[in-house]
Parts: sequence; C-alpha cells; structure tokens
Amino acid sequence: MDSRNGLGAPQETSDADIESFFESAPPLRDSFNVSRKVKEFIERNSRSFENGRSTRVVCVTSGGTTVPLEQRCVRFIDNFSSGHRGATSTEYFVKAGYAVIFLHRRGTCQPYCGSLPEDSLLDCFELTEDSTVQACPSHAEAVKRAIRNHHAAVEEGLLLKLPYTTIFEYLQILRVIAISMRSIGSCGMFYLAAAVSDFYVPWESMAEHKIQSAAGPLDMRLAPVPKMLSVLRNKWAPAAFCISFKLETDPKILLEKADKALRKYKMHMVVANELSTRNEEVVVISSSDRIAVRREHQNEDVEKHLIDLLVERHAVYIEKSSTVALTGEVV
Ligand code: PAZ
Repeated sequence: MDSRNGLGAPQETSDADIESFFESAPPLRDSFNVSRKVKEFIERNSRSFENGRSTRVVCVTSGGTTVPLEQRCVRFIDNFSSGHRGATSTEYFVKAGYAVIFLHRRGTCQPYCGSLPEDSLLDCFELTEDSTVQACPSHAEAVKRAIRNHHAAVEEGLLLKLPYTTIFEYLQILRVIAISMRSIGSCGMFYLAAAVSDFYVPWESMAEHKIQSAAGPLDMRLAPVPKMLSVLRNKWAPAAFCISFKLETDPKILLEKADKALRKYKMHMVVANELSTRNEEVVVISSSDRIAVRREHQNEDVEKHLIDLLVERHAVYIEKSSTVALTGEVV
C-alpha cells in the first residue's frame, strides 16, 4: 500500500519526517541492553572466520508490526504476517554460515519450530507417573531436532533473537542494528521480510487512556509511517546488501510495484510475493534480472532456493565492493 496524503498523491518521506518519528516515539524499553547485545554480536562475528573469510551477518526482520491506538494500549491495528518467512529463512541463513540477527514480532513463528505443533509446550510434552516431564513419543524426534538445531545456532554465536511488538519498537531497533552494521560494510545484509505498518497514530496525538465506546463512532486519522528504506540505504548502513519484500494481493500490479521499490529505494534486490501463493513461489527482482523461485514439492521450503540465490548474489556483491575499495573503480 502506498502512503497517500489527503489529496491522493503519494507522499515522500523527508529527513525531518524521520527525525520527528524517532523524537516523538516512546522510549525503547531496555534500549541499553539491545544496543549492547547487537554491538557485541556484530563485533564477535566480524572477528570470526567461516571458510577462510569473515562471517557474514544478516538482519532478518519477521512478522507484522502493531499500531497502538492508545498510549496505555488496549487496542491496536495488526496485520496477517505469521513470521514463517523470516523464521524459515533464518534457518537457511545459519546453515549457509551467516550470523543472523532475527528481529521478530513477539509470539510469531520461531526458527527451528516449524515442525512442532502450534501449542508446542502442551502438545509435545507429557508428565510421567513420577511427575517428570518428557517429550510425547509422537513428537519426540521433532522436539529433539528443534532443540538441537536451536542450541547449536545460539551456542555457535550465530543467532541473536530480538523481539518487538509495535511499529515504534521495530523501527527503533532496526535503526540500532543498521547503525551497528555499518562497521562491517558489504559483509552485512538486510533481509526485510517483516510486514511493516503503512499508517500509524503518532504518539503525541494518541489518546492516553482506553478509548470510550460511549463517545460514539470512532473517527481517527492515521499518519503515514515514514519510509525508512532510503535512510537505511543512504545513511545508516550504506554499504550493506539490502533486500526488501513487496507483497500484493493483485498479481497484475505486483511486479511493477516491486520494480518501483527497487529503483526508488536503491535496493539490491526486491522479493515480490502474492498473499495466497507466498509459500510456494516468489519472484526476485534486481536491476539485471527477474528470477522466479519456486519450491519443487509440497514438503520443501521456497526459502531454501531463495536463500541460496541471495547468498550467491551477496558473495558477488562483496567481491565487487572489495575490488572498488582496492582500485577506486566504480562498478
Ligand atoms: O510472515 P509470513 O510468512 O506470513 O508472510 C511473509 C510476508 C508476506 C510478510 C513477506 O514475504 C513480505 O512480503 N513482507 C513484506 C510485506 C510488505 O509488502 O510490506
């Protein structure tokens, strides 16, 4: 959805819009610890080596942002995103040797949990006669695999999970990550799969207390959320490899909109997907080609092929960037 002003014209985001968004946002809870964890994670991984090269770091964003309607929030606007794309992609990035900062909506899909039932704690475990907890035989293998893979990723220092709920938290944490990622230049990647709200209620114009239904029909004006892709590319982490996503429900406009996003925000690649087929097929658009990526059978993840392609393109990008750094040549 395009952000539109009252006249129906697309509204451009200015630096002042971005500044005012962050200035008026409620302070990020635990911001000191979030910044510390991100910094340490990036520093540690940029010093470590995988296959003779320094570890690459990707920030995967996942799930949908909420838009609170009250400061002491009772009601909020939400969207459909389950976080499946982000969680599954994280697993394939770790497998490819990447260190992953998984910026995810609280309560959405988590890496390595895809084969567990929805209420995994209650459905996967049972009490024995002497009241110890054990995995139910029908889920034991899936539980062991999930625990093993998750612990391996965390213990190897390849997975940092950071949760958000609101649009304010999401953008504040994204900014912290992006500014820290600047230090690793082209070895950093952004994989922006989160479904980010297009409209929000600015904090200062939000009701403090629960909106009363007795006051009659609710008339509320939502402001466009400033588009952060340009500032991410131009200021926060200009050398990082950036992939954004475009979701539409109308296939007729999908590729055109994805193309437009590629050019407007100077993304390196845009992944275009349709709501109803997003787990089966995506189209990856870059300035040089359009590649349809499909899963080959029902038990396969489309993310497997998608991440293979992105990892390959990222490697080419790093190679080119180092040539530019050595020769001063512009590519
Ligand atoms: O989270 P999920 O697996 O249910 O869906 C993934 C997705 C459709 C949110 C993602 O692929 C995507 O397109 N994100 C960007 C959405 C947008 O256009 O804002």
